[in-house]
Amino acid sequence: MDSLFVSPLKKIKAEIHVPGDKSISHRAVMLGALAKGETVINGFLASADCLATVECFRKLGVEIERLKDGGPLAIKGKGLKGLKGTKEVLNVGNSGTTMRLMAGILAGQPFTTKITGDESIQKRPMMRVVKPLREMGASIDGRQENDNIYAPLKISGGNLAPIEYELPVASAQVKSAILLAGLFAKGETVVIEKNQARDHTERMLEYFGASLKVTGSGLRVTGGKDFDSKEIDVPGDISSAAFFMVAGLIVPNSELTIRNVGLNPTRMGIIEVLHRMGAEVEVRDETIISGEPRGDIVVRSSELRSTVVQGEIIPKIIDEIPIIAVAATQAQGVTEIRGARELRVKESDRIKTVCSELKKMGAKIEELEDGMIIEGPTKLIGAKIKSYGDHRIAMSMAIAGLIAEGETTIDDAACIETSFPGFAGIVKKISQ
Ligand code: SPQ
Repeated sequence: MDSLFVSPLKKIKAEIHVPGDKSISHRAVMLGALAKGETVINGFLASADCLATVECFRKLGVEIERLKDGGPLAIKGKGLKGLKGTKEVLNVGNSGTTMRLMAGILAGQPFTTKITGDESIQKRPMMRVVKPLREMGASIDGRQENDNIYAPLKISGGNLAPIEYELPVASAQVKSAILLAGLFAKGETVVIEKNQARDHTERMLEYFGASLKVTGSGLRVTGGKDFDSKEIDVPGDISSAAFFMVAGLIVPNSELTIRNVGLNPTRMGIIEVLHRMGAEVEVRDETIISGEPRGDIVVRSSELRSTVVQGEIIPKIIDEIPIIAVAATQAQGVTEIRGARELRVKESDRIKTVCSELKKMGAKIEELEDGMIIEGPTKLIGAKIKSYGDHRIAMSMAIAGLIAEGETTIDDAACIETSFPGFAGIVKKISQ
């Protein structure tokens, strides 16, 4: 899929499922590979990013197979001491989660591994994980530039000492890298987070029965303790659902139900922000399976109003800010998003790319150093959009195209495969 063409819709009346949660799928593979025995993952997200994680573990000697086409994934876990060194370079493709979490696991191995990824990954800052992992005793080299370090990384691990580390940025990837390295350290590793980022690693460590303790803002993991395999059921990804939630709100005469979506409180910021904007978003039939809450989400076309988004909620909506910006173009008043500088170091500089592409469609949007200001409501017009190789930009602009006048073309839309295979199929389904 090179270009994606989107035309405006008059209404949406549909019920859909979105694919499995990306963050949970990565972690299920990682902990499944480190557990003892066979872990089966239902609802695994077979997107390019998560398949890159699978390939990394296969190269490290772990047997992983799809039980049937599109069915569960089975992992023959090797235990904490079972990974094998490889001369092959591990390739994470476009996946920052694979790169940073694998760095934590590789830091704990008594061998040297090289790990890299695509052009975008090679521009994303790695010092945030390299610094604590070096403090634990791993030796890590990479391309050094302006006080930061970039992939390819060469990681020589083993013999880790525990540390107590206060996170300088709210980042689930950094916290997870340290907790995973902590599984291999001699003693108790403590991570302190002031502003909570998504907690899937903590939940999954607990679910596997690994040694995690949570005390206030401190997360404690004791190294060297093996844990057993589990069966895991992955809910739909709320970050993927967010695109269709906004579609159902901004396309007139719509009612859209999204079934079995992950409702982890550290990912629910999108629902809070949409509620503040006056959106009709309803959550139904909540249950908890495999340690993660999930339920159905129903949205109806709504008159949106502006809001201010900043502070503690930012890590809980970090991947949804591009689609929140699209919703804000249809809201009455001036929406402000601040304190989101982290967006500049994602797959693209998402502050720049959201602003430039929404401007092409006629939005009144201004770039800030750490966010953006959007004045609404504005009539959007179809345009030729660049994705900058960033899945979330491609999908956000495709949803904007559903209310724009004329046709919208998203160039380089293949990147959508990194997190949401089947996105174009769902757009087609809701267009009928
Ligand atoms: O994996 P990657 O490329 O970093 O993916 C993104 C995304 O948009 O899908 C970010 F670009 O999500 C991150 C997210 O922003 C996934 C993630 C995780 O699974 O731990 C955590 C978030 O990043 P952070 O800044 O909290 O470490």
